[in-house]
Amino acid sequence: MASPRVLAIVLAGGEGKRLMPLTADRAKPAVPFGGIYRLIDFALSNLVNSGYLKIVVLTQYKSHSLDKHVSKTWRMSNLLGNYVAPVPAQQRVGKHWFLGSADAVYQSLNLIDDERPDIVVITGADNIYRMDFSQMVEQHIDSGFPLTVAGIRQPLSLADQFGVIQADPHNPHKIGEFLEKPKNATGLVDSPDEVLASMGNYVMNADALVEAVSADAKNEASKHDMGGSIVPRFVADGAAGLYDFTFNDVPGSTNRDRSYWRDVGTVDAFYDANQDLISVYPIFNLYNDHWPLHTGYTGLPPAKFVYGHRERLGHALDSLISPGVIVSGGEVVGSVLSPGTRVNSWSSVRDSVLFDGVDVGRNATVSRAILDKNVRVEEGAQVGLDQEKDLERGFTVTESGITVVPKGMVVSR
Ligand code: ADQ
Repeated sequence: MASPRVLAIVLAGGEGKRLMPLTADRAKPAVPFGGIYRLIDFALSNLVNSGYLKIVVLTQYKSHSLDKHVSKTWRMSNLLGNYVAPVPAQQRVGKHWFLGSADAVYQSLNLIDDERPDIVVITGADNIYRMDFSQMVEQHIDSGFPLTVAGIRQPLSLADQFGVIQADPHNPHKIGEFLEKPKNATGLVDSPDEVLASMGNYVMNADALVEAVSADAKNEASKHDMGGSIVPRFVADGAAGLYDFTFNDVPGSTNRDRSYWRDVGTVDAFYDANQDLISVYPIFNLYNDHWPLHTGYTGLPPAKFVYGHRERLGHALDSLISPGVIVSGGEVVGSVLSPGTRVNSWSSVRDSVLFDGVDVGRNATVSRAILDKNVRVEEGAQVGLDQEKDLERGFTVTESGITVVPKGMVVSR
């Protein structure tokens, strides 16, 4: 195949229950990340940087802010036949929403008919990583398998969250066994504390994809899920290729951040991935402009640091500060601040993630917390220091002790 026609499908309809309360009002792919991004920006940037410019984004659950973000930020000139198009569940085949990710593809087969691609690249919308998909497509074509799944090593303790892959003992580019979210996985022979996890990224020959999701739609016992239903079918037929993500080489990456991939399925994983961005030598480097991460630009003014009072100069250290932020006489350490947040005099924000429009009043303290959009911390109030009090106030406290304050709430003294 000289230059295959590639259509990319981004699965963006998942509910994200384990990210509650951050997904109470928005789809998981629309959750803000790293100050100025939404989770979906990473998958879309990877596809665009890989040269794949025909992209459909399948949405359904609480998709308003996701649709708005995709249409506003990712609009391309259709002049050259390129597009990033959000496609809501359309109930074309029945009066139900998408049952699972394979059903979402099945209900959208008209898009494949329209585009007539040779190859379809399918990705999730809620992982943080850099990846050149063209390298995976190249291996896919060379291997001759109709389906290729991308894999990465992950801790054994997380095996029940992933599709777990065993490579074929005679062919490292072929999947020997695949189990979706197994309860009792065993580790790898060369590394007993790790498994090889599916990244939820698939490259498929278009005809094989159409055939597989159509057959799956007729199977009432199926969960209609890419990982749970489609991949195992190809593996059983000895027809599933394996792409080892550690060989993916993105321009400008360093030894430190090469092969970085995080599934931010839980609030703790989401918090940790935000923290990964801010260390002095970050393990995920936002500043690699050879593989830019695109997002919407707000037109907000630059971040501003105001001297404040002699005892407490307005400052931020080891932090990401977005446009439109004003830190006035408060201190910010180890934190990620989204556009338009305010940190007022004598207040302290530590090891926290603040979404758009958060206001931290004078003398307030925020520690190890995620404050959703437009949260207001009143003068002198504290959050993240006393977990019992936080729970009493209706906030969420995660397993590792991060307090999450839902959108628009007021944190009072
Ligand atoms: P999960 O992420 O748990 O595991 P799933 O909930 O199907 O699987 O989500 C995969 C992607 O599809 C997400 O981006 C989600 O938003 C989207 N999605 C889910 N249901 C959808 C629907 N009905 N319509 C549109 N989009 C939908 C998957 C694989 C595992 C793999 C992990 C890696 O099943 O094998 O290990 O991803 O994160």
